[in-house]
Amino acid sequence: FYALYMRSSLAKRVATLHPSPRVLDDNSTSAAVSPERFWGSYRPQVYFGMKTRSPKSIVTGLMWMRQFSNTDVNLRHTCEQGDNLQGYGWLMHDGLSFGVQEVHDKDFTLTTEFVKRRGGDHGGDWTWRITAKQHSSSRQAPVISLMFYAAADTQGSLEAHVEEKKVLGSITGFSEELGHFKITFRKPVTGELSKVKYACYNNLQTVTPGLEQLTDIVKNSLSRRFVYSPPSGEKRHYIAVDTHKPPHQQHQHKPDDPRKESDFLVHQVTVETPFQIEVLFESASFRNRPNQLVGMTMTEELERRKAEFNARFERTFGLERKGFSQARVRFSKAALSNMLGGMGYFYGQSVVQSAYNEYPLLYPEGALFTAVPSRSFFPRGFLWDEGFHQLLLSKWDPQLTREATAHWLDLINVEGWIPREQILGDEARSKVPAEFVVQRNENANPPTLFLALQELVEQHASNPDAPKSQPTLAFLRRLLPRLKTWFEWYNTTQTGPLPNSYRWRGRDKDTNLFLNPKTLTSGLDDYPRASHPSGEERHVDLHCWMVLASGMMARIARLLGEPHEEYEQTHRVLGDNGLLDVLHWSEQLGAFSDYGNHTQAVSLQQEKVYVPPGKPRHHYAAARLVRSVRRAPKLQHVNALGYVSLFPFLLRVLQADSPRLEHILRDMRDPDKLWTPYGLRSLSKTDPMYMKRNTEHDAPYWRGPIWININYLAVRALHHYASVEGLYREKAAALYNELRTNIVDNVYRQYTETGYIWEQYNDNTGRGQGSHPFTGWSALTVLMMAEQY
Ligand code: 6A9
Repeated sequence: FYALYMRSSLAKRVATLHPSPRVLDDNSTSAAVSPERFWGSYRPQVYFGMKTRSPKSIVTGLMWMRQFSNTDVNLRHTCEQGDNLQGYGWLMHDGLSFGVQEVHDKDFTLTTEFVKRRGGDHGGDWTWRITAKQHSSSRQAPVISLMFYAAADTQGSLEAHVEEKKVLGSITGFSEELGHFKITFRKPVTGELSKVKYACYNNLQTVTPGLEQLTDIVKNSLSRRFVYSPPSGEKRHYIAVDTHKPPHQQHQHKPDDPRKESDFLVHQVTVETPFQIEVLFESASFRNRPNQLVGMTMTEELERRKAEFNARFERTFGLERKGFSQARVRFSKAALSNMLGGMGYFYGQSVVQSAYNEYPLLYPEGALFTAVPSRSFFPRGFLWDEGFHQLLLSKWDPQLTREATAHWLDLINVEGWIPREQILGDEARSKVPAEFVVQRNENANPPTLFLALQELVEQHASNPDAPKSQPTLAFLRRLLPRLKTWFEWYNTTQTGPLPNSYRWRGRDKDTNLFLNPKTLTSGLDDYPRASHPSGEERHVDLHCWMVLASGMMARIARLLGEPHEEYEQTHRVLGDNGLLDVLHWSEQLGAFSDYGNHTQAVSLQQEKVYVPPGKPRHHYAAARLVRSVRRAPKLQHVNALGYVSLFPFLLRVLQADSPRLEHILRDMRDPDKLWTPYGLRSLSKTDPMYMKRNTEHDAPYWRGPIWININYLAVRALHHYASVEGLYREKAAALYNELRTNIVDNVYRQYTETGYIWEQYNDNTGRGQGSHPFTGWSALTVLMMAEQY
């Protein structure tokens, strides 16, 4: 009995939250406490939409489609690479009160703008303005349907107000956090002072069992029975929302499904380009509003905020002062704006598992305010991505960094673990294949939030008496108990076989299938590690992350007047360059390296399939690729040259007079190894794993391509070694200039050529590849341009 009891209480630990007081008060994101940040574009997974920072927010959004096109229904809603848009994203966004986005569809461009206005007790008002223009290349003016919608998420109600025949003129509604409100759909015009344009109107009034169903509901309701007949033209059938019967009682609604159906209303306007439409949200508690935020007033507000944004951008990053062209400044504004506009507010439960659970458990419900790496492909929170995001965002608005970091640390469990990938809520869940959903509590991810904290602490140190610095101290004070547990978690669960060494847990176990079993937890996925995962391994990148983490723990504790000696001691020990040599310097490679049970003599081969004599071969399963090991592994250095071997340099663990620096700088600058005209490649060209697939279906990812987060760290480290006394100062300075220029030029060039910032860049051609838009850490290009590290 005791054993069973122990097991079940251990099993619950993985889903038990840390007991210390939360960093964020329960109501910290409410309209009462934080009215100016209540509404926002916190749904980065849709092309355009807004919600509030509350668990079951009413959501608003836009879908659209082109009418009379040859291709079939081309409904746009959630950001999808398959839509093949020529580019989309925020050109300006202050993360607070307004944003300007352009979406380039096949033959027209939509500009989607919003402005918020404070007033009342529920987060105020906002207005959207959608402007559609055809591309100069398209012969006919396209006819477009915009579908504006509002949907409730298990709480709150919406009521449609249909004017004339089918025109949904407005929606009124009520929810707990919004009180009473009204959404008004204005008629399309060609410009501020012009007359209303010919348009067709349709609407859909239905319910949804969940927000992840909105696209399907609209799709299933579409009908061609409507006729578009402009005063001057031929009559044609067009596609519009019609009726949708929710499949009640049927399979959808299992008796134990706690979800209830929520209101979902759609207003469709079908009109020829060019046109402009405004939608306004008004909070009933906002009395004595001076005027409506529409037309000329909206234009003036927009102009004022654009001017403020431009001035603040220049004040913050100084790119014009540095002589960057207008085009490059516009690019940087877009990069920053996309990270700001890519901030989401997610709410829900992770699915987690420990060694003590036979089946995965649901984590407690929680909120996450975070930037996302990619609005299309992974619109959700990733732990180590966020540390990089906050390096940029903290320069723009340190309050965002405090709030995002606080949200992440409030998700920590009693063990000190934070799930690496946050898939919260049905909408997020619907985007992830089942096998990737479960998060395991053995698994880490680099503690990059310490990079963000470093920046906050440095901002504080540079001006400790400024009023701006006070919130950081209060924040750190509340953060510290959780930070301690977080640090301890790494320092106990991720230790290596030798004292003061570290090892990533959670490597792929199957050594038969993969050329090299992956280490997703390190963030560097398929970067080559020891060929045969074992407890004997030690990882140099994790060692360096721990140097950073212990150093920051010491610094924060000292700043707060808390005991810090132990952290300092840990930091001294781990950062000792002699220890690093003993654990990780490989004489053979002439570089830092992982250590483990390893052989280089591995390759993928066709599996031998036994075909009995006389039987036709095609009756047997096709041969798979499997790994063949030609020489037995033994304990040794892994000797892969690439990002991992650079870590003592990247995180500035190496002393400026370390002779190891010379090797590192030389390898970095060697075009046969890491150097390319577009940035540093992730793995040396000379490495046997360079650009090798891991399985038949798994293309190389961190085995050659150029990644901007690591390149940012490299540029930042070069800047450091170029500015302190040391043996390689001049070399570092020269490399700094070259590397910075190469990266910035290429990311910019790719943006102008493709319309996107990318997940990674090809080391042969510089071409952007992987998911796009990727305005997570690739947006760090802005800091490289600004030379802010
Ligand atoms: C798989 C596909 C619709 C991989 O940027 C996020 C992470 C990084 O943290 C990590 O370092 N990316 C990098 O190696 C993307 C991870 C995406 C996993 C999602 C499911 C969903 O398909």
